[in-house]
Amino acid sequence: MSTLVGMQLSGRYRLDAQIGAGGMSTVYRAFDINLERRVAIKLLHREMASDSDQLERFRREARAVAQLSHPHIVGVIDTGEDENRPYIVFEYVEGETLKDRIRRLGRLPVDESLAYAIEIARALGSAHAHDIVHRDVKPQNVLLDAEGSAKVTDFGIARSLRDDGLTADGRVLGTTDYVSPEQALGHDVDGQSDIYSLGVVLFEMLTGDVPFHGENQIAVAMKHVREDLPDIQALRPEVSATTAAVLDRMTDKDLAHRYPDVPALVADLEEALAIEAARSGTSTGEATAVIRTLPARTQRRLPFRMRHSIPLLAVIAMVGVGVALIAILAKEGVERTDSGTGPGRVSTPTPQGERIVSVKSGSPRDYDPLGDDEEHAEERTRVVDRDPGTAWSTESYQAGIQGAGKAGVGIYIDARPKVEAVSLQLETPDPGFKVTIYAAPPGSVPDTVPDGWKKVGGGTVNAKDKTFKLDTDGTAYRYYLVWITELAEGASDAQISEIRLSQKVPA
Ligand code: 3AM
Repeated sequence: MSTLVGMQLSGRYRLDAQIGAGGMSTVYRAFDINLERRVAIKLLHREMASDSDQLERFRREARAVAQLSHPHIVGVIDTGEDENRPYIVFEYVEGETLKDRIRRLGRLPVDESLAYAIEIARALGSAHAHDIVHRDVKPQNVLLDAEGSAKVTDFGIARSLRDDGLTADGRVLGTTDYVSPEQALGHDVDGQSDIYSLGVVLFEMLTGDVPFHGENQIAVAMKHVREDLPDIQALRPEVSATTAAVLDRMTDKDLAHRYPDVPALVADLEEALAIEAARSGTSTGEATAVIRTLPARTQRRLPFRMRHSIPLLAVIAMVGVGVALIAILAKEGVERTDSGTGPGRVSTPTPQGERIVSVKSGSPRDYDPLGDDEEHAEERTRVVDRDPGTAWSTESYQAGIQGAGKAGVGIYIDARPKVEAVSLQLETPDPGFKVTIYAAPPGSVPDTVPDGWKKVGGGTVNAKDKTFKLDTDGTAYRYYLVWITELAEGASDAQISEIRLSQKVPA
């Protein structure tokens, strides 16, 4: 491809450097000789130019974006063909992508994260108003210009809602890190799917990492279908409850609970930004610019000093394009969890109609009320790290737990605020021990067993992955305790590598 550098397209655009390459096209920094300015050119690969589907997709991108004129969308300037190879000329954005920025900084300030989310949402709102769904919203597709303002690009698989003739072909077109559950399942998607993906982008800005990891893209997509995002406040404690609630609503798997459209989302993001800025008393980076664009009603939340001393700008944009994962998931993947297929891994299928309760990574607590109060506290988070290769273990009891004069020892999970769990899945490398499962309501953790606890299940852990049905009698509890009453024969401790609670999927 680099051999094309120095070439002139249609006698007008000189290709100066290759700046990106994808499966179907290459992006060049180029110079428009007529207007004497820098542009970005996306040139379709020669092989693709003879493939009518790819050609149509490429032209569709140009047509879609050409309809949009928005400060936070990378604009199309021109299109053309040179020796049968079509190209699109875009405005040149000098700067880095949002993905690069997250990688560079680890995670972004909370107010700046919200500011970018607002800018991107405004761009998506403009696209949706033209019946264009981006379908691949991800930080790689958000360019940050010299002022720090976000611009959404790559409407490559964007589809007009009216474009019924063109359906996704089931190929995985890109990463599934940001895919909405309905898109992963191959359902028709609308603007709400972009809202979900933007929620994942916001999560990544706030935490520095995407919410789900898996062995491959399908495993990650399945998690988007089946698992709640990790608790944002556990990962980034300074995030306000308002921001956490907005993020929850952006990423709700249930379309009836997710934001119905971008204007509703933008209003809440703006409110959240004002609250975060008022809490910290300052604003950073792009947040300073976006705060100036907030409606007067929202600005009133800010301290006087912040309302009146800030330069103006705005931001946003981004859009992505989707993935069509489709049937693979629908067929077999959906009812399985991130079934570790690697060596030594065990996996517990989540019972049908249930989904895993997301708990904070710091929520497990070892529990030894009848002893020294400690049972390998340093290992306790391992039971929720989704890695069956790491385990928490009890202390060593050569003569068994009862032999140490105790009725039991255990570990409990804090499912804050509360949940009506229907099953508890336990994974262990060494089965054979006996457990009783207790639950307790919100409030302080009972300081002994069984007082204050309600027995909801239990039995012998007779397999490396064991699911216990729970009987909570319709009550939502906050704490779920795995109380180990008897070690396996010949064992001096008990090990638990994973504990997962499941709740019913709402009908
Ligand atoms: O691969 P990196 O992150 O260095 O920034 C975009 C990305 O760079 C750049 O091309 C790469 C693949 O998308 N890019 C895309 N559109 C651009 C534009 N309009 C652009 N750079 C400047 N202006």
